[in-house]
Amino acid sequence: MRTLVTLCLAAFAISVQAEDVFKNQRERWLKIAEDSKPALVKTVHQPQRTVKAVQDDKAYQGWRYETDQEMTPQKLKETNFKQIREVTLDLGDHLTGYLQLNLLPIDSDMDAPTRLRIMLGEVPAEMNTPLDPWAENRLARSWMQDEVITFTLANVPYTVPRRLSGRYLNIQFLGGSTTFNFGIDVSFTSETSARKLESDGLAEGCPQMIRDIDRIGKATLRECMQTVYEDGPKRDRRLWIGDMYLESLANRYSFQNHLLTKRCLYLFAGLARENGILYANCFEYPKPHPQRLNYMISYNLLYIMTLLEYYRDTKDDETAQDLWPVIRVQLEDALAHVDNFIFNPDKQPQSWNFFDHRAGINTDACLQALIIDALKASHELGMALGKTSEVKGYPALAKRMTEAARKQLLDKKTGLIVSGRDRQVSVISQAWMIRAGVLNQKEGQKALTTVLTMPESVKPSSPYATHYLIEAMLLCGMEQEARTYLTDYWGGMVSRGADTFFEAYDPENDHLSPYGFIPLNSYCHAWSCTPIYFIHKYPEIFQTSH
Ligand code: RAM
Repeated sequence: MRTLVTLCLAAFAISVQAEDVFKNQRERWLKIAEDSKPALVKTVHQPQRTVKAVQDDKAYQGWRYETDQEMTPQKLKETNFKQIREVTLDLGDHLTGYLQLNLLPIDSDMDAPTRLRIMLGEVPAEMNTPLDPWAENRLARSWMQDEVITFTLANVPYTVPRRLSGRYLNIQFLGGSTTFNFGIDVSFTSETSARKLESDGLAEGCPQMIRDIDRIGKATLRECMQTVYEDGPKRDRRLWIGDMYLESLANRYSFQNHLLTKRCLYLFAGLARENGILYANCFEYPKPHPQRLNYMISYNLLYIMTLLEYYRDTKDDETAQDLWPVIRVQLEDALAHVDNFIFNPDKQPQSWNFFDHRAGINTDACLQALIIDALKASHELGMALGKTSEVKGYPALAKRMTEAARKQLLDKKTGLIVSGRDRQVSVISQAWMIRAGVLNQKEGQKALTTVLTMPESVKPSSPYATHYLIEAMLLCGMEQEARTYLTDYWGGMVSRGADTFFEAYDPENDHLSPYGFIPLNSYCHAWSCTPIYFIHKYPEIFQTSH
């Protein structure tokens, strides 16, 4: 069996020595990506109301908005803003696109520039938490969507150049002429590549909470579907493999824009390193380029899953054949980090193996599981594409890795998977091992039931990690538990007033932030849209009335 690994590694060694393994394909791949770029649907929106912030311990993160009875968007056009000085508008929904402002003279000419501060935000607390002074160890201050705008013309609509994303708009008067009185007209042009859906596709008796979760999930995906599958339209506004995978699954049961999935797959392929290994994320503009910092085996393996799912959806043999060499390199690279059938996190180059944002989480066991799973997925895809000889060793290798995982990572006494030197017990280690078939149904049920009730186990902190937990529950026959967990978890965001689902969410801690500052969280984050997938894939579990 050693020979199996050696064979795979030999193939990888050949590929890394070559100058640029995809030299002859890159340009064509990027052209296919460009040709598959979707058109954006633009819609003009008017603010729905003006609001007042209320500090309230019972509200999500301590803040909520209430309708301002004295001011309306219409009155804002007619009332001298220098008297109002500050207003917050509600756009009515989470929107992504471009903000237009127009200063409307009331009774005099604009004889000096007018300066305003605007800020768009996704949730009330983000709008009402002081941003400065900004701690230096945080993500960039410039993620916050506040801008100072100096108007030199009145009665000429001004479009803020930066694309913005959110629901609430605060405008403050910073300065201008003493004699120029003006009102403000606000509109917002939203953009998305998601089409309008004719119906929600839900069964008649479907419970209201599931309807709400499905609707908000679709709103989340709609906002993130731009000319790529973005992770979050406010932050980070880029294409990540792990987010793409989950978005493509939800897309299957909603907007069905498979061309967008194809575009993203080709973008990553065209931007791979010279040795063929993918970058975990990339940007589209000014021209497609990767973020060279990020090497993530976990995400590279999810590229394999995405291509497999894309192939299942479309039977697009041409694309799958074309991208097959990319699959091979990712798998071989992952296998180069395996010693004696166990993933070795110390092997160089070290990769960031993301599975959740929870601080201190150990993901070694998750990666062991994901490699096993990727071997199986590659085998399935390879067989469908006629690559029989290339993939014939994969099932045996998956089996050896499964045996090694059971021997070294399964604690026979507790029935739980442990991860890393400290033998950490986490919910996601169990979930990924169930997904990979390392734990069977019965073992999986026991492991999940135990781990979820153990106070000291590491719990998921994001909808990303929770997606794989729900999937694991379904795989090991815990249908009612999956339904309850999904309804409680995503329903928890619904009852906290979510317009779109969040990047980070822990029902026990509304102030959880992977970035140490809640305004930096993304409150419309693609990877949280996957209830769409579960609700529509398993209507008998999620859409029934009991
Ligand atoms: C953050 C974002 C993104 C995710 C990466 C790993 O930057 O939340 O969605 O894919 O982490």
